Amino acid sequence: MHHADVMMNEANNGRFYCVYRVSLWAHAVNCLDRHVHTCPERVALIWERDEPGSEFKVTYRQLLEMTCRLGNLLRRHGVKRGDCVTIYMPSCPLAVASMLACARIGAAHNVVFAGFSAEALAERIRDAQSSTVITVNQGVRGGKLTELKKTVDTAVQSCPTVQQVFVAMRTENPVAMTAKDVAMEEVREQKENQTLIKILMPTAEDRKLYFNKRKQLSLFGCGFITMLWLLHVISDNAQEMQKEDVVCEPAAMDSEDVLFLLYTSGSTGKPKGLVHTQAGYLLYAALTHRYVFSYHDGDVFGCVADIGWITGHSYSVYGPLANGGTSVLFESTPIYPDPGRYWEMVQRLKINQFYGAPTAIRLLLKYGNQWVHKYDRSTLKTLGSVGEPINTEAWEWYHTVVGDGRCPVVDTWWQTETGGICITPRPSNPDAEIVPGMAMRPFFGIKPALMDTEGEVLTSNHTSGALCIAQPWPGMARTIHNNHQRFIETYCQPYPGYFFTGDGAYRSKEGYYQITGRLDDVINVSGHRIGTAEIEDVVNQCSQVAESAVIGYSHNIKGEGVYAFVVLKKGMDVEEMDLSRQLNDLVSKKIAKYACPDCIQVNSRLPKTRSGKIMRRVLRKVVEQDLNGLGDLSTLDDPAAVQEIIEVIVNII
Ligand code: 6R9
Repeated sequence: MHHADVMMNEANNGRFYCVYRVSLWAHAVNCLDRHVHTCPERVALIWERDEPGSEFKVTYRQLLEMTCRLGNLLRRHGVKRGDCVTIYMPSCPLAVASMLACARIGAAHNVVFAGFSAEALAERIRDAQSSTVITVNQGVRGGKLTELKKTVDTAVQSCPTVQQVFVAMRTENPVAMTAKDVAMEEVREQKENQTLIKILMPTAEDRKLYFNKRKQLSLFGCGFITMLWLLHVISDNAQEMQKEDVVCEPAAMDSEDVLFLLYTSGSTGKPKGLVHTQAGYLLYAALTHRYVFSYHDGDVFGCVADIGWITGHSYSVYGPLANGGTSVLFESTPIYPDPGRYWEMVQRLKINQFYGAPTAIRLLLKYGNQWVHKYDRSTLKTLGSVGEPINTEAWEWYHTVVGDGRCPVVDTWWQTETGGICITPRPSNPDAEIVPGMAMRPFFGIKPALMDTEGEVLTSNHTSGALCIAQPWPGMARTIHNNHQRFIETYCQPYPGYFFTGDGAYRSKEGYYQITGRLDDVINVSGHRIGTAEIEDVVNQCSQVAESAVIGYSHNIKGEGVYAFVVLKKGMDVEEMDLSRQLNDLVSKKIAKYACPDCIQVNSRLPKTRSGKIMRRVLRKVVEQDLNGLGDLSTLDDPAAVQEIIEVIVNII
């Protein structure tokens, strides 16, 4: 600790709080070097690749080496402290090494979920002003290939800031390289005592590709010069990469320096880049990882979230590694090659803590208990749930079938904004009761508050309100990248003096919390957060559509499905199938597949207030078939619009 001072957080509306500002070694040191000193051969990561039974283990020593080489490579290519590097990769050790390499040299990382489209990726690269992107040639998920490098190529065309793209090889298939690309090599076979030194070398395939490219170019009449240039590029890259050292001086960072940006959806169309900082975030991720899951030295921790989400950041990477743990990186899907995948993996990797999403639990429940019973799950000690409310049926199944009634189920409530788990059962306290389907109690240092519609704090129990947090905690996001005003308006102004989460909650007679869902226009599809406004923006871009309103509705597997009400432009008459195909194509292209509408309903108009605001509340009630709960319709401009929607829905059902 070099110095300490007191900081006032303006985000907290003038309420002062103390953060001891310290200089500390970059996170790569806290997550790697410390453990390499004490247990270099302990497994840090188990990469559970898409192909079952082909797991790949990386020790702390190896991960440190990968991180250092990558850190040196980034530095040599001009990445500096304070820059932002976008990582567009599936869960794999190289993605983790990329995150830690950024941290090591003091650059912020911006991991973008590899399921996002080129346009969604480009928007995030532009907003983060990244000059460097790291990706892989192709992704592999559920036995299918995804063209990640091609997606990056398309994205960077509209990102003038991008100067270089590092490309690792996840599959054997070569990809076309551009002048901006730098080839890396990932070791695919793990041999006894072999280090991952080759990781930054261009592969034979890449070299072949350069030569193929040269051949094509020479056809255009510039053969000789091109050949010289390409030879220069290849030899230069190859030599320079071999030079990378396994020692990379870590940057000393201030506790409040940026560690990473992570984009998430809000209630307006534009995703927001939440900013997490060095000391508080890591402390909070490590502490929650240890105490919420009862993680002990030697345990194998299996968080199946993708690293593109905050759950992957905190509980696949930073929490487990800060605790010197062994963390599983899951690349596949719950039903590939069959619905026994999770439990076969639990048996094979001897997983002690399993952390997944209710949507997957609901899906697996439908396939039947035989897929679970087939495998030995006796290593399991704690089962975790995250991302959306878990219904009682799924909770009970998880507890009794998966956990044989022995393992506590922790329903963990938190958000990208909170950095780590905030409300959760804590089985490390053995006396504590756990009620199925409830997130239960606040974690250390978290002070929840429920607010009524007047903005007053509800002090009694057995009551529901808007969920706020009454005092800052170490893991909280500090701002929205380039938009501090939006941070203040979204989180601090709705209930002055409190952090507003956007969720509603119920507090039981005993004082336990149950999360009831979002209060804003954010929906949760299969545990993925998406703003209805984001989807509407895209639906409205369809040439046939005049306007639209998107809401979430209860879906028995996804948790929430996407329901799009559409008004067509005058004179348009599109076939239902055709419209649905067009909208699906558009939404997958502009956002991602998971955001595609499950239901599309064409109407001649939408219910609006006299001031022209679409009344989504009314649409939600109609879809829920709660016609008595439509509420106050007096501000409605044209009551016949609701009637029309009710009639069409009745027809659909
Ligand atoms: C970690 C994560 C956050 C939103 C959050 C809430 C919902 C998360 C939940 C839950 C009920 C739980 N949510 N965990 N709802 N019970 N245990 O998912 O972050 O992607 O930012 O989503 O997810 O609505 O506000 P993020």
